[in-house]
Amino acid sequence: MAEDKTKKSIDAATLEMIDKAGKDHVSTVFDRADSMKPCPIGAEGSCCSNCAMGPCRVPLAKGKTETEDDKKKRRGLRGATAETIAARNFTRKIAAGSAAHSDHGRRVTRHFLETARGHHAGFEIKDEQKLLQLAIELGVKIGDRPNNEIAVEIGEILLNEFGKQEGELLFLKRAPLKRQEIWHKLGIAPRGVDREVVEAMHRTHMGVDQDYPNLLLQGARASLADGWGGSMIATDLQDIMFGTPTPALSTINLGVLKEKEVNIIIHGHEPALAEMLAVVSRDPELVSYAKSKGADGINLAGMCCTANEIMMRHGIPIAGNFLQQELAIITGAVEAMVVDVQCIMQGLSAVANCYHTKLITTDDRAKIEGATHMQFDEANAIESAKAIVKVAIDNFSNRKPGIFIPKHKSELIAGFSHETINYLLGGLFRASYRPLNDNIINGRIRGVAGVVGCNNARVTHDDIHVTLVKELIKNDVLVLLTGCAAMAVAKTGLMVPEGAQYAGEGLRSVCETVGIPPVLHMGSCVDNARILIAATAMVKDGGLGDDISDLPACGAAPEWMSEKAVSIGQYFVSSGIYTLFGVTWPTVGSKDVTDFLFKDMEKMYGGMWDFEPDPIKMAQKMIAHIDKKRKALGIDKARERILYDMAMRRELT
Ligand code: MSK
Repeated sequence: MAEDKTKKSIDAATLEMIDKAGKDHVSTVFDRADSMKPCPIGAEGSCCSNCAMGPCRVPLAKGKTETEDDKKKRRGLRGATAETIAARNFTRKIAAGSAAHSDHGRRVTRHFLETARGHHAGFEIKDEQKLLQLAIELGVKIGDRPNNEIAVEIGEILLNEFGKQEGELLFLKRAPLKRQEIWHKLGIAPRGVDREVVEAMHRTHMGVDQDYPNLLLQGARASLADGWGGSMIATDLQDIMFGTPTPALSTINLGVLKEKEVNIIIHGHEPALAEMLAVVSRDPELVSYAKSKGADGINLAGMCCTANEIMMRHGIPIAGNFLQQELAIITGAVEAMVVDVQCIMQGLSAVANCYHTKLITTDDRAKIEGATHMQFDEANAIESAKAIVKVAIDNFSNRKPGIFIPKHKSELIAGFSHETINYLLGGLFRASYRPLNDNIINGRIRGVAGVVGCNNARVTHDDIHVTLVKELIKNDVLVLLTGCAAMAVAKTGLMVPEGAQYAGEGLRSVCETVGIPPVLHMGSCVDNARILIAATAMVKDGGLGDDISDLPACGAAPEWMSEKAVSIGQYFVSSGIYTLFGVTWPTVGSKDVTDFLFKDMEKMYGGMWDFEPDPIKMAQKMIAHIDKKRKALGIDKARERILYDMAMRRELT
């Protein structure tokens, strides 16, 4: 039977490149997803490999309801129950995700500090206003001190947040007071970022914490250290150094590659190198060097979250999201794929070997066999970036026949930082979320959803994101997007003001008045901290309760795959947000643990987890939650009124 290609992706460019990969006999993640099925025991969280007496497998018996007796029998060699094993695995995922975001945050903070000290030439403080606001928040004296001096003090304070042993993270104070009280009552206000990650790893070690609710509390602590710590610090300092994003027009999808230019793709998560590549790729000397090699110019494009960072700040086009990384090389037109950390598939090396593409690693924390390593030196950033671009230019003449670049690309407007939303809604002198709150209260906007996270080759690429988001905006839910989810939606052309035509009447009217798309791109995966700040701003502007959990709001990662997504999901939940995952649920092996995450957490945090692989049903669950919150706030009647058109009113009377 002929293979149904459309099951692999809804994106035409992706499908064309999967075809080309087949013709070129190159294996991609899409092929490997067909040939290798996921381990069912690991997928349900019932495999423990934390000591050398295992791995112990304690799978849930399929097709029958588990009795208490059955449950007692499901134990590893050490006697660990299925509950302990599932909770340990879940907590370790959070710890790994929190560590990834926070180690990124630490690198950004060190770079910020060295820039302020004048040791990282080529970088500077771009957003003075945000710097001074942060100084006031952290109690750093401003007076007539130069910006760099203020920045040094800020950098030292924030670098200390990672290794802090006592007290609690400073940015927790940004949350609504009621939220802070909940964290204190439960004892989960994180201390230092590293301390919580280390403690999560310790507690999940063989023979330590064996009480699943207690393990999951540490998971919550480690996740909050990410959302309100490492990630939030990274976002703030990146904004100060590279500029707070404002709406930028750009293009997205593999069609942004150019046949006659030297194509360089920057892929990963660290923005410092990407920022410098954005500068040097326009350097007249390098452009004329590229011309001397027969190219028309240099074309820099992004992949994954680095793409989000440089697109928002420089309008640099995006070549694609997570599942498109191998496909970009398969065009045969990429001279260099430059990678740093996170979400870089090892398969890139084998794919690059089939073409002329140079795979260049740039971060000593992430090397790949078969790649060329060119360490990015922030102290010599311009030279480092120029050397990389030169390698790419020199590789142009090595192109092989059979280049094919799909034509598909879409326009998008991104750069909706918290500050930009504030300004767009309220204007320069009255910048606030008041108009958003008012439109939620009067029912034009039903609620707000944060849709975030990855692609996952176990489901149709981009499909779940796009179907979910279309259903949400059709029902007047304003959608905030980050990461690969944002790119999936942008490729469908929804991320321009004209996208409002797909929104419900209420949301459309607001988008048309303000001139914004119905789906707002807020940045990369570390920028999910912006969603926490936006939610807090909505609470503080009044009329929608006194905590994040009161808001008619929810979150989803419909195509998640990375441990970072689990950390993000947990910090959303621990911040009071109902959060759904698609694809697969990692604790299915323990009903007690799953019930704790899906039900008990609501009583503790006001937010809880849920799982729904079907995007329409996921949207319905999210809308039902939003309506539940509207009712609790007493604004459900306003919502009903707005839905009644004249014909319906006449009918009523
Ligand atoms: S890149 S973590 S696949 S969003 Fe941030 Fe995309 Fe998920 Fe990586």
